[in-house]
Amino acid sequence: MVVGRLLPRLLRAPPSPMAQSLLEGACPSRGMHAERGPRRLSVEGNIAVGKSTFVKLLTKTYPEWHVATEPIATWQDVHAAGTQKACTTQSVGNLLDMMYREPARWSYTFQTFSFMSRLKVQLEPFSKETLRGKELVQVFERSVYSDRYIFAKNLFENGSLSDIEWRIYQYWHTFLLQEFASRLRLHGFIYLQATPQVCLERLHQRARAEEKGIELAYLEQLHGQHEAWLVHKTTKLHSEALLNIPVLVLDVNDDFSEEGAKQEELMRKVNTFLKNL
Ligand code: UDP
Ligand code: DCM
Ligand code: MG
Repeated sequence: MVVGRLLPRLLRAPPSPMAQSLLEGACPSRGMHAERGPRRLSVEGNIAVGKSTFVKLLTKTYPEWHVATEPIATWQDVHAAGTQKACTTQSVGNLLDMMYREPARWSYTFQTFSFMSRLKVQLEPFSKETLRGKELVQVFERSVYSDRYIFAKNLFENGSLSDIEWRIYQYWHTFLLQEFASRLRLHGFIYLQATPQVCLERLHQRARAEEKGIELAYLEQLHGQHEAWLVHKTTKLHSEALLNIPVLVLDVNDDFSEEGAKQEELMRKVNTFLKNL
């Protein structure tokens, strides 16, 4: 059965019996992983390549999947947590903005905070009810791995993280990943690939205020980090297991924000990828 031709029907809610049967058919088989449990995927890609747009499309196509978007609002509006008067927590600043304005001062702070907020999301347990359901798929917009092997690494290489900050970052990152290894495990990466020029156009179109100073050169650096990690596999990783996680590379240079053949092609590829996990 071809998902593509039936995609418009999949997008209706609640699903018709036919769409339901396709959804069941589209559930991932156990493939090489014989054990039960949720399949966990991370959607990776350059700034403004279209990750949020893509995870929205996944949610529409597979409403039963669990999708966790990037906690960017938390970074844009940091609150004084842990105070006794929880209801009156005060905003203490826009850390995303602070990092872009003064990278040498705020990059390390930003990277610790983005890691912690993502760790919290990735560690959230499923309810028993959810686990009792049929095959479960969980999708994250980026991961603790791209925090390190894309952003922190790049910030070190471009001089925004000092040698000591980068070493300390790697020290606690490796330690925490080892401590939480089983709970952080991912089964696949979906890498949305586009040229830095396309990303810059989309970044301008989205016009997030904090990012207005981002230049093509920065997107080119990040593009190089993605290619090295997920395509050429030349990035030095903290663990062998990470190297062996399957990667689906999706070319998203062509617009996929509207319903149509491109969306169908992408969903078909995701479906095939999952079947083989
Ligand atoms: N976008 C687009 N065409 C696409 C994908 C995305 O025009 O095929 C636009 C989208 O509407 C948004 C911008 O590009 O204005 C960035 O997309 P998104 O926020 O999804 O990117 P992310 O930063 O999450 O990767
Ligand atoms: N970001 C960062 N370091 C991280 C994760 C994200 O500097 N570890 C920044 C890049 C973007 C924004 O946060 O400016 C995330 O937006 P997007 O999802 O559009 O890539
Ligand atoms: Mg996004």
